[in-house]
Amino acid sequence: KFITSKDISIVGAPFSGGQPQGGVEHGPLRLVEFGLNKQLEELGYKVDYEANHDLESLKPAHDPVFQNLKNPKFVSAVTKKLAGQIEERAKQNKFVLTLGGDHSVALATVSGIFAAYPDACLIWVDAHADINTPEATESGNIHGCPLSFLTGLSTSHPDFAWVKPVLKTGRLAYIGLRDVDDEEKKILKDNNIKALSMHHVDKWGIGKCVDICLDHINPNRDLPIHLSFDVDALDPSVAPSTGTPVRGGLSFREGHYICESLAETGLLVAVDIMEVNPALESEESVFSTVQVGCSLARCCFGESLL
Ligand code: 5AB
Ligand code: MN
Ligand code: MN
Ligand code: MN
Repeated sequence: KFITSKDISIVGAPFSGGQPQGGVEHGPLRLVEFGLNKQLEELGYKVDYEANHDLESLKPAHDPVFQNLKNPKFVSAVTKKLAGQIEERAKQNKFVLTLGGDHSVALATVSGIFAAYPDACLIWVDAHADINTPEATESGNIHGCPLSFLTGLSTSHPDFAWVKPVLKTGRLAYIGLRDVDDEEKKILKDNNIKALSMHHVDKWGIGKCVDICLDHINPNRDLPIHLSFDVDALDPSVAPSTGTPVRGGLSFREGHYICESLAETGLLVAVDIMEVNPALESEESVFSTVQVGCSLARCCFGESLL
């Protein structure tokens, strides 16, 4: 066990600069308004919450596209600030639960958590691989790129020179992939990254998929685990309010199974719940997406373990 306290630090990341659709910056507040903090307290945790309401003040007056990336200075400033907060909380022996916000915020969560736990491994649950390089990205949206910086596959962009290559490709595993760009497929292959798509989930079942990932990145089950969960990994019928939905995703149970089995290891040190966008789709869709975001988080902290 790496964390001996029952303390959870929730870090709000109300940020949308890594992609073009407004609304995802309201994700954290909606999750908190739904009662997430209190729900975790009811599980026996002591919860503190940093809302980070002032991130907009870091927006530069001039932030042109550079090396294909959109809003590079804004994304860099926000994620650098959040990385410091997350590192500090992790070093205080607290679980860190980060609420997005778009997935560019993983630049902050992974940088912060791996500064505190250099031997950690990362499970990335997503429909997308988020490992585009600045050269390869077709959209220019940085939420599709964080892992290329964190693994050191991208080193040339000056705004992200602060991002250290803390994540070895052998310590990264994916579950839920189904919309991966051609360049990303090449990166996954060339670097021998454990990448399980929905095809593998269908073939082997979710239980075996989680085991395969852990056997690869955490073979002795003795390393800290960071889970980054993009709600678009879930099927759009389960989590409709997200910016880049893709059909054929994880079921409600498959998503929760991942969280439960990681909770069961006792090795989880950090969880990200990302890409909840309450501005998209109907009020009913928003409700189910926020509700599932909260229940995934609770399962990471042991709610459904007997
Ligand atoms: B998300 C795409 N690969 O680079 C790109 O939602 C999608 O954080 C990225 O997983 C999706 O724009 C980023 C086409
Ligand atoms: Mn993502
Ligand atoms: Mn995604
Ligand atoms: Mn998305």
